[in-house]
Amino acid sequence: MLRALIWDVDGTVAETERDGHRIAFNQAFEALGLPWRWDVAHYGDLLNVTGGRERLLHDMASRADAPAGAPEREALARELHRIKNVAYADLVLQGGITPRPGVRRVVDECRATGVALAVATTTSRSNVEALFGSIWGPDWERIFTTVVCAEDAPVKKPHPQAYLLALQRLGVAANEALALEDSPGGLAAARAAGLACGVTKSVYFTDARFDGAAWVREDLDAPPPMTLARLQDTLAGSIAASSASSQVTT
Ligand code: XBP
Ligand code: MG
Repeated sequence: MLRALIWDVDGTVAETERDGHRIAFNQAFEALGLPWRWDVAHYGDLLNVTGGRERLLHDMASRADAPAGAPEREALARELHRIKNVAYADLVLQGGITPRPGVRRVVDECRATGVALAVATTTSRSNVEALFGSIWGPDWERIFTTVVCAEDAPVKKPHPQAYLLALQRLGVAANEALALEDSPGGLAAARAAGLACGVTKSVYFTDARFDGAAWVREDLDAPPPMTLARLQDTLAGSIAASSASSQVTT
């Protein structure tokens, strides 16, 4: 039985990367007088690195005008990341980001039927607070039983730490929950935690491979809409498939 639905945030709940974080990173570069700008394509490459601070450090490694020493780079990355998260929250507050199709509906269906809602994200807590506050209002924390962010699970996806912690806090087993993701790294994290995972591909991952996903679709409203009954079927199907494969291998 499906007891919990665990959501990734960036790219899954909303298209936050291209239209949110990327723009906010560029505003942070500008605020500190740096000539660096991340265009849509370059940011797509950088998404292979999870975590905004880690992404900045990775990019600096190939920039001749970045500080030479590791401590200076670390300090600059921290300051840029801080400014970026403030800019991101402003952008979200201005109404610049809306939920992806079907997100509100599936959350409402879970609430109506007592399926717990949780978050497992590598993004900072302030970003979740800004985004979820704008989508579900100031009481959004009553809707989500647990919210695991970068501060709680510092080892970033594709490591399963965020999902394992979400399961532990929920008090449910991996075969009683489903994950929703948009990226290959997020899918890998969910699978490594033992979870079945459905994928709604975000703009940056339209051509990516999602081996091991329970299903892959454009969004939750794409026909046929991903209803709670279909999510229950997804879980039942994945449990049946894994017990069949364990019978074959044992
Ligand atoms: C996506 C990420 C994050 C965001 C930026 O996380 O990798 O780093 O791009 O957020 P997820 P921060 O899809 O797991 O939500 O700058 O706070 O890292
Ligand atoms: Mg994501």
